[in-house]
Amino acid sequence: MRITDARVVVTSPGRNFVTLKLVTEDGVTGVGDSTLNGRELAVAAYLREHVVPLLIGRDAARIEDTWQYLYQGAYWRRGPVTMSAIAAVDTALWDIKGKVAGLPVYQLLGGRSRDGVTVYGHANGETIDDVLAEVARFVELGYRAVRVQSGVPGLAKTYGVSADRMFYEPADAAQPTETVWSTRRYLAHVPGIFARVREEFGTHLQLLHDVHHRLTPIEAARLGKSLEPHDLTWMEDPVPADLQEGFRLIRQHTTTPIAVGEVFNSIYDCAALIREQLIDYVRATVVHAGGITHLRRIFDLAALHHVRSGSHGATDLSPVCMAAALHLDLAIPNFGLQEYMRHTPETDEVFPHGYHFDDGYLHPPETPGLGVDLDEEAAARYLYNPAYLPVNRLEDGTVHPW
Ligand code: CS2
Ligand code: MG
Repeated sequence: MRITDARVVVTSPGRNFVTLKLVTEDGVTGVGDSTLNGRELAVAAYLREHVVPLLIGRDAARIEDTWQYLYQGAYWRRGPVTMSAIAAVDTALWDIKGKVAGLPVYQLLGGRSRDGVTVYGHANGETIDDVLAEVARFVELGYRAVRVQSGVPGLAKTYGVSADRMFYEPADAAQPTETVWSTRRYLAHVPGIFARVREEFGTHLQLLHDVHHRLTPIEAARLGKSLEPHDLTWMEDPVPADLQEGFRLIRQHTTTPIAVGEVFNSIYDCAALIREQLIDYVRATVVHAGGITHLRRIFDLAALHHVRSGSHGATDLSPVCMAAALHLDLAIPNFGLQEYMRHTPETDEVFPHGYHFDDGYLHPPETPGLGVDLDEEAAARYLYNPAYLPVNRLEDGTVHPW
């Protein structure tokens, strides 16, 4: 079953997405997400110029072989651009295989290991009252896990806190928005927020917090320690993960579990963290970590070392990525949590999908393949709109150095 067409579609239904659509000689189509927030056109060019010409005429059934061919063949291994491009091809081929087999992709991955995929939502607010009201909204909707982010007194804008509800959109301008950061103010404020949330909502609800790589290891250790009484499911990205020795230091000081990996694109980015059991959840996801084929390899390594999955699922991961992630989440033995941010109605229109939320769980559809598509006519109505993630400065004007 040869691939006869491969189309790279850039669209912006409220935010930018890059999607690959493959077509076989029998007319079966498959879709893959390759969106790289703020660097979308680099991946689109990589696909169009360097990958699509290699795909035409290839056997669509050979998923593993195609993965190896694109990975080894590039010579320049890894990196978010390369791995997002390979991910799109891989995801689209799994979609095609499912359609040809007449089975949802999770069945091809070994079938269900659970009844539904537990997701966490995002309660964010400027003040403690806003935050409590948002947590209440998610509890009301049936969520079992909620990430809590709040404004910090004295700081004008905090990453992950916005006027939007059920999601937030950090890539907000054609030139990066500049925000000001103070570790002192942040560390003084955050534990009190969690104390209040626990007081109001009790001990059963799972609570999470994202540090967005803002701290040094010793600062992160202090935060982890101060959050211990509030029993977090995880503290995310406490430090940037390029200097991984830092995680040993955090681990020596705190039992607050650690989640990391939304910027990882290869098993080699997390192999040491997993093998040394320095983390508890690995947040790599389908689009940035080489597709279903490679992410499953990461999760299998994690399973050997008591590390669970906790895949990234912000708005910049399209419904195509979300659908693919759900099939994998349902099948693997060591699933932990799945991040779930709702998309805008425009995005949902461009990517018709069958997964649904019910009582705190997401469920992939039972239709063959991934159960998600790209409506190319709708996509064509939304032109690319450059948008960048913000840049953070310290109070004295220094660009945040780590
Ligand atoms: C965040 C995201 O969802 C998360 O955990 O860290 O806001 C992330 O920064 C963006 O998805 C980056 O593209
Ligand atoms: Mg994060």
